Amino acid sequence: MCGIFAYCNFLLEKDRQAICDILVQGLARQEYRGYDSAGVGIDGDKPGEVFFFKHVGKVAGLKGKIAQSTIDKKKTFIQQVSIAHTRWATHGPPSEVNCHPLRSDPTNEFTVVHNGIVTNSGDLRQVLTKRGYKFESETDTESVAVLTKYLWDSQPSLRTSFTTLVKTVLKELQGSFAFVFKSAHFPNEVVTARRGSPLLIGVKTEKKLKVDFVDVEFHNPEPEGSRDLSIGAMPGSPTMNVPPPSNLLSPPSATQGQKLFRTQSRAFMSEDGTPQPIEFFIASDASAVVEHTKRVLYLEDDDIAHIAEGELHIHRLRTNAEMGGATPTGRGAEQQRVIETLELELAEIMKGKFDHFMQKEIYEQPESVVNTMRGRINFDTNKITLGGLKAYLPIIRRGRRIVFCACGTSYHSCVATRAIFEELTEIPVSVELASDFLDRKTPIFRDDVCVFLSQSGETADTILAMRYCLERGALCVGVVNTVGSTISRETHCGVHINAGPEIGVASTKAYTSQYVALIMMALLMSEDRISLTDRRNDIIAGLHALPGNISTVLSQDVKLQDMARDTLKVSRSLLIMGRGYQNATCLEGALKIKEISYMHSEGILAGELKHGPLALIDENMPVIIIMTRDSLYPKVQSALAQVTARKGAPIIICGEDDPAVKNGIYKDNRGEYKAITVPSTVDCLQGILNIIPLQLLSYHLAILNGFDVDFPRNLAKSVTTE
Ligand code: UD2
Ligand code: GLU
Ligand code: MG
Repeated sequence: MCGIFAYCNFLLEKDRQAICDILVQGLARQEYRGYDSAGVGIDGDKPGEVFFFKHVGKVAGLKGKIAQSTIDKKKTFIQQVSIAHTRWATHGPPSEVNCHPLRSDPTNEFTVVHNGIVTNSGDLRQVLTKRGYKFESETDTESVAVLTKYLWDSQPSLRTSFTTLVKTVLKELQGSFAFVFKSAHFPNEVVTARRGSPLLIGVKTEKKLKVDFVDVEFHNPEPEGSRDLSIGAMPGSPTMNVPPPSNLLSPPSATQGQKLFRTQSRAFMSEDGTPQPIEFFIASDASAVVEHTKRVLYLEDDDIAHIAEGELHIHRLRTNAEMGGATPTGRGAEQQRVIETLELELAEIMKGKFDHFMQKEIYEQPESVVNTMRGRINFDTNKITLGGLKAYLPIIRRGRRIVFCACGTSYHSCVATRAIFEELTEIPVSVELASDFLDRKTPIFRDDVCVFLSQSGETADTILAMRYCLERGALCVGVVNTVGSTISRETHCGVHINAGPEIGVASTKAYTSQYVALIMMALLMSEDRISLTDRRNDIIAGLHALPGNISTVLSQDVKLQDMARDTLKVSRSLLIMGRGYQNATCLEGALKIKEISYMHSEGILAGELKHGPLALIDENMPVIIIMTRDSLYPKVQSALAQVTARKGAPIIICGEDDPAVKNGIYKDNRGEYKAITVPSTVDCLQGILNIIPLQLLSYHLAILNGFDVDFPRNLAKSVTTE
């Protein structure tokens, strides 16, 4: 959810118009993440002055506001720092005052943009108010800006560097965040830091960078004699008892100086050691920087990056000692941050010939499922290789229980594959919604295998569940789409689903790719069971035929559009029924309909009909029944009978080879119903084909009702808050 963008140029003249264009475009590229309001802060005409533009609604509206303003857009800057933000409100409703950037005071001594939540902002606000500081907004973020000013005012020793000051601020904060700080006291400098929210820095230079990494500056000598910040002694704010500020009491020693110099000389300077023209782009998402540069550096949790005078330095918020001697996990512990070259092509994140990202992504599925399987299934030998699980396979096979944990659509992919997992592995599988899993404080053991699914790899609830399981010593496996995401990095091992960037908020291709990835995993785990060879081979043959079958379903799009218009558009509700493997299809189909067409919809396990939902059925209640033939077909037939006995007129999703269907009509001894046909495949893969008509129906329903399918109201692409 929401996005950060900041732009910094050095020795490269840019006029204000160009700077605003870069900022607005950076926000626009991240719109898909979901947001409710947007804002920018740029340098004014006088030193220390900041011009703010804020707008509730779309980035296009913000752009209009800037265009209408009378500021001098031709004014040029040889160096400057400007910051921008799309907000997804957590503290205070979407409004102009709550828009970021937020400032410490009317003279803009400090301005910040922030993604995430500061959970102790209430305490901070209370304390700072008592000290006479004023607040303008309702946000948690403003308390951070004001705290920065408070520390600046009250601790002159913190004024030695911007990084030092921000480090001290961050140590006071609880919660998860990505921040960018700008200050009148440190013109043309910017400090950015993350803990829990993604952040990356794009670097653009005329000449090639000398090396492709930046040293992390770990030096953090403890000052002589521990010192309490005066704020720490305040009653009612137990969280503010911070460790003494790090490296500012002692000036950098000679060795530190050398280290600094070494860092500088490595990456950013030109060959002769002089500074070179350079631009930096700070963003939450690579899609915002890829049009400027492909050279990016991902920050790790607790990294603080400082950009000044054309140089980028990376520091750590905490030394290992401060973490209680605990070894930092993952890449945070590494001594360098690599400047990577982005593979992401701009074309890939553009809509191409489609009207919406969601539509494009639905149509990409024949390809995206192939990408999920590419290099992993050998269709000649029927052998599965998942490079990411190889080393852990013996441990996974020894597990006594498999726990799937996810939210939303990802959760449905677990529901969809649970049965085949149990059948092939003979290990009990439980499927958990991440938030409920945590609420229950579910017991987890060392010999559990916990599998976490998330398209973005940044879903907050799933991350928390993962950390909970890591702490308990379980083997944690990720199944994610985004390489370099938090879940990908923090799990012991996993599978990237390789579906390509998914931009539509309603997940489509990620669902089918997660589904395929889980099937491959189940096949791999059961490789040593000879008795299952035929079953496995059938499934692999089904996977081989999958792309063609998906294309066949997609070719019925026009019929589905007609059905949406003629039968369903005006409905207030839609029930989707099925059982067995199709339970997940019902749940996921109903979620798609709710998400983007705002129509009430419910996925109903057909076996549960008599236990309540049947009461909803009459001649006016729209119903879809999924009746592709598997071992449960007779039971679904009886569900159809129950519905039609109550005058329901359901739409049937069935196999194209079903003898009961002819010319789009499904006929039984009771009557005739509209049918949607799909190719038939192996039972455990049928759900991949069956969900596609429901994805298309939901898309058309939303369009027919005039809704923005790529940005459904109240929803964000990756839900990075609990
Ligand atoms: C890797 C390369 C791929 C290609 C291929 C050649 C990456 C990201 N993938 O694909 O580009 O070179 O090898 O054989 O470089 N992981 C987790 N948690 C997760 C997902 C993945 O820990 O949630 C780990 C996984 O255990 C592995 C690494 O990330 O160590 C890459 O996973 P993958 O699924 O991309 O691996 P693979 O072999 O298919
Ligand atoms: N918690 C902050 C606010 O409500 C930031 C939310 C965001 O990530 O956009 O303003
Ligand atoms: Mg990992």
